[in-house]
Amino acid sequence: MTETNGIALGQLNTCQRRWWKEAVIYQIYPLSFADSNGDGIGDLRGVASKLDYIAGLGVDAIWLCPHFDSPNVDNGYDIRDYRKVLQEFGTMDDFDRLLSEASSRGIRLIVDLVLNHTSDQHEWFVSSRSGRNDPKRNYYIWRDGSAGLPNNYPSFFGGSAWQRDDATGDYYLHYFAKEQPDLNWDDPRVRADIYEIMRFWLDKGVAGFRLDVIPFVSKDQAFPNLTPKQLKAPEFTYSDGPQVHEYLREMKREGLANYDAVTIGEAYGVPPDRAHLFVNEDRNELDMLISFDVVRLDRIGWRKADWTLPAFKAVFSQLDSTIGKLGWNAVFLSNHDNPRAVSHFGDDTPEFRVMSAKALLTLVLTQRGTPFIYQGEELGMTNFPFQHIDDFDDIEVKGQWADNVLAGKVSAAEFIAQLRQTSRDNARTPMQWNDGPNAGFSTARTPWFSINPNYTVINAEAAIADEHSVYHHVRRLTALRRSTPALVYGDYIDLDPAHPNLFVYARVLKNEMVLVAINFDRQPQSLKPPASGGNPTLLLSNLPMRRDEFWLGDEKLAPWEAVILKLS
Ligand code: TEU
Ligand code: CA
Repeated sequence: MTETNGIALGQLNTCQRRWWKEAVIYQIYPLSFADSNGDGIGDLRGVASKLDYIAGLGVDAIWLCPHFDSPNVDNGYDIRDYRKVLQEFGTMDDFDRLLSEASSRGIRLIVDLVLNHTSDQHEWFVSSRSGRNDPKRNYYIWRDGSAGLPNNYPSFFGGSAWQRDDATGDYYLHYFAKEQPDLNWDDPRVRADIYEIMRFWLDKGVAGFRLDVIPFVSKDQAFPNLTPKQLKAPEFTYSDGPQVHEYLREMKREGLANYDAVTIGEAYGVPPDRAHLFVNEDRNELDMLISFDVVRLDRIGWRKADWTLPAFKAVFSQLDSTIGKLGWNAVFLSNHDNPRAVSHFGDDTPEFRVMSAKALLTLVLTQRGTPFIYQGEELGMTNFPFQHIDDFDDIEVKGQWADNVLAGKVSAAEFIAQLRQTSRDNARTPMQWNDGPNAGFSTARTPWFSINPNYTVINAEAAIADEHSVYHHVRRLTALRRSTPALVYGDYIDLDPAHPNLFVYARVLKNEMVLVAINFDRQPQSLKPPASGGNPTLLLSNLPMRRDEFWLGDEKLAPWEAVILKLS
């Protein structure tokens, strides 16, 4: 019998035990987390100063968004030097101290490697662009420019994915900003250099990597034009290139062997029916996948779209029956690339904000897969009331503005109304620590980004003081998950896929059965006893008061109520 993270379990027949399956991961966007030196920018000492707060949530690991040297065109997702800490975030000593202080609290540190592209200021690219015969020329993807654009690939951040470079007149490929040239993974020297970077951080003691847009690294270098249909969602063509699985197996062998490290691949663009190929435990590629199928359900590009609960549930079932059966899922509703969960899948009006934020986190912590909580989600932080294009920071918004508003396709008012709901910037406003100046994030006069005006009500200090807050619900959820093996390893069964307002499912491990029921509506809903029978015991509810007898009469869940029951 093995012991991991305090969970004691007997023999598991269906899947292997791993620390990262039993962990709850807290995602930090360091730019907006805590500013220790008053320059208006979050930093590593700021993160270190909040480790007790993070430990208090009962999480096991931190995923730190990129902390590497970068000109910050895409907030650190454009790395200039993989072995250096971003100056604004601090020094390598600060990083080492953060690592050891986290570790002394039993918290592992996972770092965010961006390996599909670098910054255009990375020394490899500076060298590569200098001339056709430069030894590093082939580190990036260059095509002759004499006949114009090599093909019709669009960049996610607006315009073409090809940029003509003056030094030679050739074009280089950039799926994201032109300052983020794509590496050429078909050159074995590039891959060898990458594996060395991985070992550098693993040798320091990091617990693993979140791997940015990893399915994009292999490309069909014939570069056929996209069809009009493919142009609507180019990520599905950019992902899953011909050698991607071969490269990931090589990465596992050369970069990760001998370390008990986790790899969390961001699976942007991987079609659901092929996602399992990346994480099937027999294939030795990645450990888990961050799939976008849930969080992009209510969006078409930058536009908000309607979603239904049955469609939402169907995505969870689909992920569980593919990735979940053969490998392992990452479960999340929020991150730095998406609006705030309570504002898009919950109800952020004052009446239902706390209940719905707790309900959504109940979902995240009880699905089969490793739960991810994004900074501020544990406070029920909401979207930001953007009014004007200048209120945004994100390079993606600026590119979409140019392609749509400046190009005369949509009005500024319509664009802002959509982006207020869909923009990544909603999740990037500073963490709300207290009701003091700048929400306690920074002592600077003007922090790098606006603070959500609701910080006087929504902040960590107030949440800690209120036992019915979202924060305390998260503490109860992490503790319950730790003491309930079925919530970690149990099979997942959706008990009522078609119900329009209730999400009801079971987690079953041998003879242990846990039932989760969540009301996604503003009206009370009847909850029927499960067909399997069994005596229910209430393990947790997000209602401040809830009697613990179930099904003595007609059972009703209150608006946005979420209950976890044990059936015996
Ligand atoms: O994001 C992957 C990605 O392509 C989308 O999530 C992105 O947010 C965009 O909305 C697509 O329209 C990763 C990082 O998480 C993101 O922050 C980076 O900007 C991006 O890669 C490039 O490195
Ligand atoms: Ca700072």
